[in-house]
Amino acid sequence: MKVFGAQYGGSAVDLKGLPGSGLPEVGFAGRSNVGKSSLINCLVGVRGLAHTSSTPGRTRFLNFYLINSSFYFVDLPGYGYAKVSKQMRSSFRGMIESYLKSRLQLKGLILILDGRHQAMASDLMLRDWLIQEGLPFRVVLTKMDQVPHRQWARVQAQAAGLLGGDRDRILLFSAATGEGKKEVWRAIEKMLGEPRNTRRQAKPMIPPGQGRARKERRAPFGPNTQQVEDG
Ligand SMILES: Nc1nc2c(ncn2[C@@H]2O[C@H](COP(=O)(O)OP(=O)(O)OP(=O)(O)O)[C@@H](O)[C@H]2O)c(=O)[nH]1
Ligand SMILES: [Mg+2]
Repeated sequence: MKVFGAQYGGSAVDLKGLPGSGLPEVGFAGRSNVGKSSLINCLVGVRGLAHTSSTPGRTRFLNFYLINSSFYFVDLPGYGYAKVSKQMRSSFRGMIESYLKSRLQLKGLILILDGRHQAMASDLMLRDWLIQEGLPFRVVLTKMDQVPHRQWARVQAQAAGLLGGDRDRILLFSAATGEGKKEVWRAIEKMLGEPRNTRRQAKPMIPPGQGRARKERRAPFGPNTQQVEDG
């Protein structure tokens, strides 16, 4: 996609603060510090549009970026970060859950994982929940510049094995080199092109319950997801 305009479109701490324009949205979710904001900046080609930081937990609100005056990218707070207070973690969770559940113009989600590490319980839980809700999503493994090229196929296959589904549907990306950018855009364009009312009936990319995550989940982040994964 040719990006001719990208601008900050506001932040929301709860559902009341969401933009009221009705334009389609694509969400970016993943554990803290995986590179969600960097992915957004690289896709739109604007350095510093979404705030990035080597300190995990940088993105604390739902941040909206208006692209080409026609749709929003939504940078979601990272999950699985142990060093913020329990209260703050649960408020992040509540905010993400209610947004994902209720936002009709949300066309789909880019689920981002650090390509150097395996998917964790929180990632698998979110994936299970997305399948259950019928919300389209694609998996992007980022920071792939840190993984030697000869290992890419293995990393991709491993992620597909853990997350379930076809290996070709796991996209490999690096914000540092821009590799994989075209493929991620293609996936986003497809999401944006899908008719809005088919979302809840959408065919899941992966049958529910594959991989290691538990099956019956009503929310992406259950009580057990007060992560100790980070520290
Ligand atoms: N080498 C490399 N570093 C990256 C890449 N993407 C992000 N980073 C670095 O990883 C750190 C976190 O990046 P962010 O984009 O802020 O991550 P985030 O997921 O938005 O983080 P939170 O908002 O805190 O959840 C920063 O130091 C980035 O420079 C990448 O593709 N390659
Ligand atoms: Mg961020």
